[in-house]
Amino acid sequence: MGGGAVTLDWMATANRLSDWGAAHVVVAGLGVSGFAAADGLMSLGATVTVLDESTRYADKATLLEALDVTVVLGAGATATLPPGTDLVVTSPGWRPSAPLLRQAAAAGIPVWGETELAWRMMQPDRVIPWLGITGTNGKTTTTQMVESILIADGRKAAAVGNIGRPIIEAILDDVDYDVFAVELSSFQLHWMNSVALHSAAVLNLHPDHLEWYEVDDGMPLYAADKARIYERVTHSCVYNVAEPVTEKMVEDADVTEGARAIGFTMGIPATSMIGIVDELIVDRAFVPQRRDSALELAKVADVHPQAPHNVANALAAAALTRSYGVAASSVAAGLQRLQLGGHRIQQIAEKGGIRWVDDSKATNPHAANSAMSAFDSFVWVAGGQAKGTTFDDLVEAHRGKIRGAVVIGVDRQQIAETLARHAPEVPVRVLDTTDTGVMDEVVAVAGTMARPGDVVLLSPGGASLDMFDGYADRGDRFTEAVKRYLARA
Ligand code: UMA
Repeated sequence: MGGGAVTLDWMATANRLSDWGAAHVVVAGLGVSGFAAADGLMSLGATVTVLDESTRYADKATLLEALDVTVVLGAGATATLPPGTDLVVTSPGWRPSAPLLRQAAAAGIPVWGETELAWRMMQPDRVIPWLGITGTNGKTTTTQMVESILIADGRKAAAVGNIGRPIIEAILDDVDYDVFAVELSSFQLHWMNSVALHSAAVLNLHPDHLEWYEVDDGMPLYAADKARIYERVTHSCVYNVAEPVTEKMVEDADVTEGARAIGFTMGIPATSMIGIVDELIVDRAFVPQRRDSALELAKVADVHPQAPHNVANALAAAALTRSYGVAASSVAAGLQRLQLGGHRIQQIAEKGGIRWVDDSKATNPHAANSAMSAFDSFVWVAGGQAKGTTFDDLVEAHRGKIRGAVVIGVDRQQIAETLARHAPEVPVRVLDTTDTGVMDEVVAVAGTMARPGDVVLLSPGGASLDMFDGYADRGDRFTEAVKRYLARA
């Protein structure tokens, strides 16, 4: 069964060289990925319809309409799959239960993500290898490390995917890339079915995005989507020795023959691992004499910022890039040069012995745990969208260090109740303001709670889209409010 003019067999193997002229493709969503997907499909010669429930991207719609794309925006636009649809390319934020995707599934019409389409658009005559990174936390940083090491090695490389730049956009630009560092979210992995990465890493696995699956316990489904990154890998499946669940994913994966399992460890590496000896990052995986020797790649001190979870990210980045064939010295050079984006345990001000830290990038409890582990006493600014996760372990682990808590956002009551349950001695202020101006209130309340020696830590543990334009916007507004507050104080 299929929807329109082309057969399912045709679609199963369709690529850049196929004749897309007869195919009618519906793109679900006109955000960052949807726009890139529509652009890519037009370059292939397909007939394209883009549907989005919101009208906020009317400008992008105008651009696409000039290319002969049909765009339907607004309430009800995504209720019904247009007749004659051969393929749906969905945006990652769409849940599988969305009516459009359910209708496609019921009619046997294939659904791909933008990442799957990007992969097909490279086959078979312009294959740029992908070094892929997933995991609950550290993906973006590790992707940036991989890109930096590749560039230090003289490769034309780009960081793409969930990091913010769709892969298709990079494929369509004029640069003739050698290799991509690809950040992949569970949402993107869910809709991939033929992608064969050169090498892939699952950094860690903790609860996040569980609401996407709309079942009582979304964790097994989330883990299964993460594990998809290893399917068909051609060279190295990189796993975290400290998290056996990632090694199990490699064991269970259907990889291309000859692909290897490579571990990364904060300890001394066994054969086929990257690890640490005497404050040095060393390679016992990609050296011919790995049974009895190891090669120095970098100093642990080359990793910035110097937090344990970040050293683990660097080990994974080293494994992926060494698998691709970079010189040992490029690992150190790439790690030294890397300038990370903000909002990750970033000190933004210090006054009167109180430090103010923006860790807005912590959009789940596991990420907030990394920041909290770095400080002895802090006022916690928490909140946002919990996405089906819980805060019990986090509060339990740090209760002795929390001076007070200021809680905002849609899931504020859940966090406040967790604090009341596990740390009843901690003063908590729940702010019901839901517009972006709330940060001035947050900062004023946190300022009265903090004592000299404390950190005021924005490490929300929840996503930002309930109130802000993203974690960067949330961090920027916090920073601006801190500056206003300290100027007055
Ligand atoms: N929409 C509908 N109906 C729905 C759902 C959404 O019409 O049922 C529309 C929305 O109105 C909107 C569009 O679909 O216009 C949004 O699509 P999207 O949410 O998938 O977002 P994009 O703009 O395409 O951005 C996506 C990623 N977003 C998500 O996964 C939620 C971006 O990751 C990514 O950078 C980008 O593609 C490029 O690959 C963001 C993210 O938050 C940063 N990722 C999560 C994370 O890192 O934790 C996974």
